[in-house]
Amino acid sequence: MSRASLVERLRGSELLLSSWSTVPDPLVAETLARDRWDACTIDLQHGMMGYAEARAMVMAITGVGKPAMARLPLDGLSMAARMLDIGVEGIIAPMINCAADVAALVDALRYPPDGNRSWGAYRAMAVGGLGREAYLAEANRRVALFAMIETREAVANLETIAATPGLAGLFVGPSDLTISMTQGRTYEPDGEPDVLEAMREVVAVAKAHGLCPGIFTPNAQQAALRIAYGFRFVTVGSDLAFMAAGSASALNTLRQSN
Ligand code: 3PY
Ligand code: MG
Repeated sequence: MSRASLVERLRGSELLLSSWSTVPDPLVAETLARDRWDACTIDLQHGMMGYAEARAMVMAITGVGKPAMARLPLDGLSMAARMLDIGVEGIIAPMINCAADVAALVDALRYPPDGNRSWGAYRAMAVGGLGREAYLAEANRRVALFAMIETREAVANLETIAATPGLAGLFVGPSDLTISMTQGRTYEPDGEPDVLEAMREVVAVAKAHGLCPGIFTPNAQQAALRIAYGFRFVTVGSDLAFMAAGSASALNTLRQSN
């Protein structure tokens, strides 16, 4: 693989922007991958794809040379291993609440001696241009694991989560974090000073532990706000949101003038 790996770039200081795919279609995923995103994430938690569609989407993304990432469904460790086997470079695990949750993630996705991942990464080897021995030697280093911080409990356990070996970054789920911290009053973080403070704490703790601070954002405006907090891996909008915004914008122009 000639380009710097995702995990290397996450360790640096640059800002990385990722698309967010929810539509179960490889052509849509490929269209995003052809744009200037640094990585392309498939959402297997709230997106509408199953394994077969996700596989086609990963092939479309990696086919244009972009790093593919997957946000897991809840209890998604076996799906995560299958995603790594087909060449996904980054995993975003939802609802990580404590160090034991991180340890289970790392155990499932790293080969011994760091974990107990099972062998069978045939497409990943082809995508990475690596033989079997080289893949085995490099896989643990190449896989980027993000723990999602999206509950009050996770914020309370930030230090021990960040200190657990094996993570590349912490990734805030702003809606669930807000719902958890406001006891279900709202999902909207702006206007909730405690939630915004918790986001800043995630940035500080991640940096102190040499991890990349990441966050989901629903649009470019919120992405800019979070980047100003110091987040360095930022997913922006989604395929569906971009389609709806483009459609609304065209109709706004035409309906106003007719
Ligand atoms: C959240 O905001 O809770 C997320 O998980 C983003 O999809
Ligand atoms: Mg969430």
